[in-house]
Amino acid sequence: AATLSMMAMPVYADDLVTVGYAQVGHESDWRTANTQNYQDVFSEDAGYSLDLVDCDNDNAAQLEAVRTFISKDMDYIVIAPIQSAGWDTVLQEAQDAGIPVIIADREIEASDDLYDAWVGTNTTNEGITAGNWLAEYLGDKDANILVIEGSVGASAALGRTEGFNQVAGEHDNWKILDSQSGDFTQAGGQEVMESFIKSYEGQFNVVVCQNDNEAYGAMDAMDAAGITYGVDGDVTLISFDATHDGLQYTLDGKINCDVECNPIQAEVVKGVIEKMQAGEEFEKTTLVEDQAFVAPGIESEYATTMTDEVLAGRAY
Ligand code: GYE
Repeated sequence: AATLSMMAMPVYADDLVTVGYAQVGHESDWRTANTQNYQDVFSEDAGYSLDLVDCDNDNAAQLEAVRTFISKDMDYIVIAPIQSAGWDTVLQEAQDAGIPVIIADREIEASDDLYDAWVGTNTTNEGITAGNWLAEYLGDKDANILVIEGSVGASAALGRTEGFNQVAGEHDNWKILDSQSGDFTQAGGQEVMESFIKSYEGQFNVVVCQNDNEAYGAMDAMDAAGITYGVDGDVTLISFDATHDGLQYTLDGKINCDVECNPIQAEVVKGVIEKMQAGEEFEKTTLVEDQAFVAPGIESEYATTMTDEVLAGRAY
């Protein structure tokens, strides 16, 4: 009888596919949307048990999170790498343990046989788009540019810098006055902008923020100093991410151009995992597409002009 009743018992947790997600942290609205998206997609209803670790932008904590996933023998490990460097050893450990690894969102500097798949955005292209748009917008006007970069060593910062600099290098009358990290946070953006204003007040006409939260901080700093920006201001403001609030500022004409980076990636990652589960062939790399948005009154071959409808369609 004991055996029978055990056999009749429904199986719960054992059936779920376990996925460990070593998430960067909670530095930005983009990140919050990305975390929410994973929690929605990798639900128990969908057959998953998601162990999402917020690594608080701490590289050592992230390596530890991955090692914990290995020791728990998770079915799959997903990593959004804080830093692009330093992954070889732990990836080898995951491979030795036979656990498939998917790198998501950002890129790493490691041989591609150390991980199974990559899903993310092309941040170098995002930087090129920002540069191309600025060239189109300014025509032959001079550009004196200040850049608030993302977190040091993060591929999203490295790529956006590289792409933008590539275009800047083609313009003799563009000068990058300074470029400092605001760590992808609003507080960081504000702090860097305050120090830029002290050093360069009256000398700059373009500010590039490598994410929306930094742009919010930079706007606060410029407001406090009485510096005007956006379509009616003295400073052209470029941002990245195109989250809901970023696009609201773009619609309001405060941000001139917001280059999208799509945080909604969990469905694609789940698709890859499903193929792995089924033993089917899967894509080694999947690029999540981005576009760019500009304030009303600006027409661009590189970007969509903001309207109320575009904003209404943006959930994150
Ligand atoms: O742009 C930023 C976030 O890795 C693409 O990280 C992502 C970046 C995103 O914190 O807001």
